[in-house]
Amino acid sequence: MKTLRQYLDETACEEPLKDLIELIAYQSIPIRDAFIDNQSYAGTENTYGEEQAALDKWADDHIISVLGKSGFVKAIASEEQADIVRFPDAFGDYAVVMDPLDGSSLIQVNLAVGTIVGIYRGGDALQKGEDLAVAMYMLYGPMTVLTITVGGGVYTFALDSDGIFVLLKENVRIPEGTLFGSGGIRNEWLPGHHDFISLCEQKGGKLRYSGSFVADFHQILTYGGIYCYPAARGKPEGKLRLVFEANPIGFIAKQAGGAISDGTQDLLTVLPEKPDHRTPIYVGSKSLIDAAESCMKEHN
Ligand code: AFP
Repeated sequence: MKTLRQYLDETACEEPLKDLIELIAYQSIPIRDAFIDNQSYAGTENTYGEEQAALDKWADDHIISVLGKSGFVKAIASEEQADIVRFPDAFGDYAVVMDPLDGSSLIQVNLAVGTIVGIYRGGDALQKGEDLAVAMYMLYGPMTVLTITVGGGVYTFALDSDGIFVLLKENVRIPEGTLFGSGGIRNEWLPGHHDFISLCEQKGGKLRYSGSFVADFHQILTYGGIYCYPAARGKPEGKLRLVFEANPIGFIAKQAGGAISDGTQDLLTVLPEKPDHRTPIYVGSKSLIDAAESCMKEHN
């Protein structure tokens, strides 16, 4: 079976980038091992005022420490850090954006959560999503799975019993499915979003929403459909973050033939204003993103 390294050796990635990808991917092993001792909340809040799970903090500290020591990375923008963490003495010139533990409210109920990562060349963490060199996520479900693109299609690997990522699926494409899931509170949704969700229901779509973006997206990637976290009354920017969540997942979606939008435009073309730039998100099958944009347009 093809390993992650064997796959990377077939791509145009430069050696240090391959090493960095592997280094990050294999942090899924210590992160997974840390679940049992980090089940509680940490008693701290992140920069968004959200309660941090102990594992959020553990994974964040762990990845920052490993990448800092590696020398590959000049900057890290993490959902758990107010500011960009910089390593001016690093020999490498990569910037990493990450949500170290996405879906953290599900840790205590043992549902699937994940680590979302994007890598840019040039040491600047605030770049457009379309300029990512690598987008990847590790999903901690019944299997530990790595989904990755380095720009030439999407590949999924599974961690085997020897602790090696082996190829599970190549050239993954998002089918034109009808699953849908939406965050937010229904009576705070705006009219365009209400119309779009009604349309999904009229098409016979089934509701799938767990509270873990990365897990919900993995399902959409497999079966087709759409994940949404919309703008809402009093919250025009929605909840999710452009830099750590939307861009890496959106880049994977686009490489798999899907799309990502804020309801009006391709999110991958938006230059982040700041690390904690929030945005409404629609990501998944292309025809459903087009339909969502049409519904938003009718109410503008
Ligand atoms: P974190 O666990 O990293 O804070 O992210 C959770 C999340 O951003 C995303 O993974 C979920 O889809 C969404 O928030 C869940 O939000 P609600 O609890 O409002 O549905």
